[in-house]
Amino acid sequence: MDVVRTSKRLSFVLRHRPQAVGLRLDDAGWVDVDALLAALHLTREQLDRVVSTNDKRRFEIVGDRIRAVQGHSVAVDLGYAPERPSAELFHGTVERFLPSILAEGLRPRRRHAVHLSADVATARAVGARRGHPVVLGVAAGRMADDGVAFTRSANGVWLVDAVPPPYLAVLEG
Ligand code: HQG
Repeated sequence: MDVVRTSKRLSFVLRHRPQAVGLRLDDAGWVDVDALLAALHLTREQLDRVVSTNDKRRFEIVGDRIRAVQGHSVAVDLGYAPERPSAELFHGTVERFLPSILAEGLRPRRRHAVHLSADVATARAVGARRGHPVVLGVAAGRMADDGVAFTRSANGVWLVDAVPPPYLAVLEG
């Protein structure tokens, strides 16, 4: 079994297209482990290996269920409690998206939340998936003061509905 390929397939199924393999997620994104094993033709040992060695801890198994901890495009309510972020969070993107981002702010696009990082290095790596990275600073403390709710996924990604332009600054890129 190729661990990275299987991880990508898990992300696809648990975040985007469970119906492609005949599965349905519950409202919080969970699916029965045995049903997933059968649908993906995996053994429990293989699944545990993919989950436990995953570089970003993208999946969690609790009891007999598994889910992706963030990154969904299907509607889910992950149930994370609102949390106050530090004064500044970061978002990695690329130059070609900047005019639109600075005009309309950060939007979730295909996903159900905007993803923010707690540190610059992580944001840089997120941006670098698409080209030369541009790092934006997000005045998260000020947003929280203004009543915006933030949550943090089990693997440490900050999630917010949107970031309007007044809270954004280009830090590097
Ligand atoms: C951009 C990976 C134009 C945004 C990463 C980004 C992350 C806009 C893209 C996680 C825009 C969306 C998420 C606007 C936002 N106009 N472009 N108004 N607002 N964008 O992949 O944050 O490996 O949905 O800058 O590590 O890049 O999958 O979000 O470039 O944690 O676990 O629209 O995905 O994690 O792209 O990445 P994405 P993201 P995983």
